[in-house]
Amino acid sequence: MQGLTGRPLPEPRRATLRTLRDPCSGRPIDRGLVLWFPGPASYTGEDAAEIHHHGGPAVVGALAEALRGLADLRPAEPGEFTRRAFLNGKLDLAQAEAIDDLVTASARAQLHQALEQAEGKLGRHCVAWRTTLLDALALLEAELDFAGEEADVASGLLEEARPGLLRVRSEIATALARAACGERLRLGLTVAVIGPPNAGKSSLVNRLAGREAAIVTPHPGTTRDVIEVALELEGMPLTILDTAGLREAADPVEAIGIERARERAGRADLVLLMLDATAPPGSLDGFPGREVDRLVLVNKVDAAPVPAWALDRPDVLAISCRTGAGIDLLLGRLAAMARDRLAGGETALVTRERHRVELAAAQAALDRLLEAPVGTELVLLAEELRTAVAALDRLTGRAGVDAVLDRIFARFCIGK
Ligand SMILES: Nc1nc2c(ncn2[C@@H]2O[C@H](COP(=O)(O)OP(=O)(O)OP(=O)(O)O)[C@@H](O)[C@H]2O)c(=O)[nH]1
Ligand SMILES: [Mg+2]
Repeated sequence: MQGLTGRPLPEPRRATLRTLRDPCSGRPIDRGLVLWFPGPASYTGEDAAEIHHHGGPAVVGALAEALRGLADLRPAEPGEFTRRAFLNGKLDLAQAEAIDDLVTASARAQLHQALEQAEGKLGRHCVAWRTTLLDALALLEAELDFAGEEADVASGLLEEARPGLLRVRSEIATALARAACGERLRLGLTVAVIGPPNAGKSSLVNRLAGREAAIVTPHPGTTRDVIEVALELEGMPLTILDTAGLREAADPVEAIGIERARERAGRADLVLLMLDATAPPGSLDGFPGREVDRLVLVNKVDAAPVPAWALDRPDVLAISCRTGAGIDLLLGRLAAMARDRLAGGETALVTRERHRVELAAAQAALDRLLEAPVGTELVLLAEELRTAVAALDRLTGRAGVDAVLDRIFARFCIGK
């Protein structure tokens, strides 16, 4: 393979500073580092060259044009490098997915989870589970060879494999129990700020964001659409949603905004119900949000006292967006609620719906196998083991994944 200068590429993995020239005209384009990664020790497992240049549209444009002029070169598809790494056996499918998670991680906890996954944490468990299942399958098949198709579980043969199978089932159950945390951490926690008009919802969102993300005015009905603000709280990813004030709106545009507010609050992981101490409601009746996922904020306590019904309630915090009173307390409570829902510092094994679906399929097959009535034919039990192995193989990408590869890698950005 030839470099852009037309000379042979430098020694393996030694970075050299080169003048990068157009191979046709010989005109210089830039000076930059050229790195040569011979396969199979490269990211994709194939020979690869990297050019580190100064960037900027003119340099990128000229380099891309020069490279396109070389035979057999074309721009990479989204995720193509990681896809090649997967196809060449450098990564399993869960590791490949984690590369995308690493690229898109916006908070430290997401980064930590993605790194562990990229290092093959889930894949290693799958390999261990698979080995136990295949050992059990070998036992069943040996018995089938010996006793014929009529052999049944009454022979007691499964007893030898049972402890290992029970352990695999229990480990998969533990992983599934934490799956919701892993998926939520990957996607980030959504917190909807809702409440009557003028309560100070946008003021709170701006304070949390540390910038004027939403318009604040003394006029009720200022916010019409849902405004999203990304926030990192103690390393955890939160998306705060500012919403339209809830009331019977005569204005059709405002009514649509209110409908959206209710809908997003219904889907949010947490709800901050914002009330106005200067115009307090008589009670919390009729406001959306389940008590367990909701924190009630009585705002503007600089201007009016907390209403009597709200005193001494653990789910109510008195705050002032104007003076900042109670905001630190609110951040502490919000962080605690987020920690609860995002694995509490321990990283989850399952981070995607795809993983969860495959592990649930393996678990269901193991349930049918381990709870099979006495007398069930061994041939049926062996089939359940194969079903469980196939689910694990789809998870790691060892088999049966052709249909999902395009979907998985299309999400990646170009160059990954
Ligand atoms: N005294 C006082 N005024 C506040 C406080 N927080 C917000 N305000 C004022 O209350 C008014 C409404 O604030 P917003 O943040 O726009 O309220 P909102 O809930 O987003 O209102 P809508 O978008 O109309 O639903 C503005 O004039 C704010 O300056 C506070 O803590 N104390
Ligand atoms: Mg508002």
